[in-house]
Amino acid sequence: MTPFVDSQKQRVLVVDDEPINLKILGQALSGDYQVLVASNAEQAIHIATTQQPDLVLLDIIMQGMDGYQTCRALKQDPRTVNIPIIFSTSMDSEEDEVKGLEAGASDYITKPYNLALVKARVRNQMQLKKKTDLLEKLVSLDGLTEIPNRRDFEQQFEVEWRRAQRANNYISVCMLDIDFFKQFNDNYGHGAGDICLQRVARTLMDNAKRSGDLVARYGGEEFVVLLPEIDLKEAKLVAERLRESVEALAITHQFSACAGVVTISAGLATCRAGFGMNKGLLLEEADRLLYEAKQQGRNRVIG
Ligand code: GH3
Ligand code: MG
Ligand code: MG
Ligand code: MG
Repeated sequence: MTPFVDSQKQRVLVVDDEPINLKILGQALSGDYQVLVASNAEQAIHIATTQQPDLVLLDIIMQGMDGYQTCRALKQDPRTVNIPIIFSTSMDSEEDEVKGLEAGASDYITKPYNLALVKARVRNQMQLKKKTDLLEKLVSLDGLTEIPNRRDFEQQFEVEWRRAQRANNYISVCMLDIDFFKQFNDNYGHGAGDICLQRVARTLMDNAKRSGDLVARYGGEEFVVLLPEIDLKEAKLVAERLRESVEALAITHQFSACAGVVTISAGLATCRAGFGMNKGLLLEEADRLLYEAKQQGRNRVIG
């Protein structure tokens, strides 16, 4: 897995109600970037939200919602708040520029265009965006296994919990812990232990792949899997598949009392969000069931 390498062209959304401006900017930028276009605010917001461009070049004077309003709308939506915006406008007074920057824009270019300046300003914002994206990725990924870390899990859990509450839907949490892992490290070495963790992480990722599923390293040799929108019966099937997939890796572990290979135990808790439940209780329940799985002999799912 190479999550930090992105060879695709960055994408810029150009918003302007004059077709000629879209054409000029499109031609100037299409060599270096993938160019998306919108001719009004509603279109711009829709494209920004659904396609997540890396930068928006935004006209100010437009029919209907103007550029300032569009900018504020994009900055208020968590899905688009991190997309930088450059205003592109004929309103070139200093007050206009201040107003634009205060609305949340990162930069300002004026019409008629000096295309060399446009390109330079766009390039600066794109370079900055690359760095911000990379940092965002790094803070949410576990360094050893390159899967989401506990911090990311806590954030996603909050989002999914709220979603489940709104829909009065099921949500499941599965806590998984490698069996006799201290013995594995002690006998095969810490390096082998690290590789084992990477392989287990990878197979968990490969086997929990519906769009809302989230696998994260919770800490040490413990993982957590979030399974929204399925009931306990279905969640049990997933948890069992996860357990089997680890056993099927057939990583030799002569010092385990189970199966001679690396295995995991899992505790699975399901509820409908609401009804006196909260996220913390659901996690605690999964943890308690994991403990029970250990007590009952390991390499099993209890839920
Ligand atoms: P149980 O079956 O009850 O879970 O026993 P266990 O040996 O797996 O549990 P214990 O909590 O005693 O040991 C966990 C081990 O996980 C100890 C620790 O050194 C190891 N570990 C935690 N994080 C890492 C890591 O990043 N790399 C390696 N190689 N080992 C780790
Ligand atoms: Mg205009
Ligand atoms: Mg363990
Ligand atoms: Mg543990």
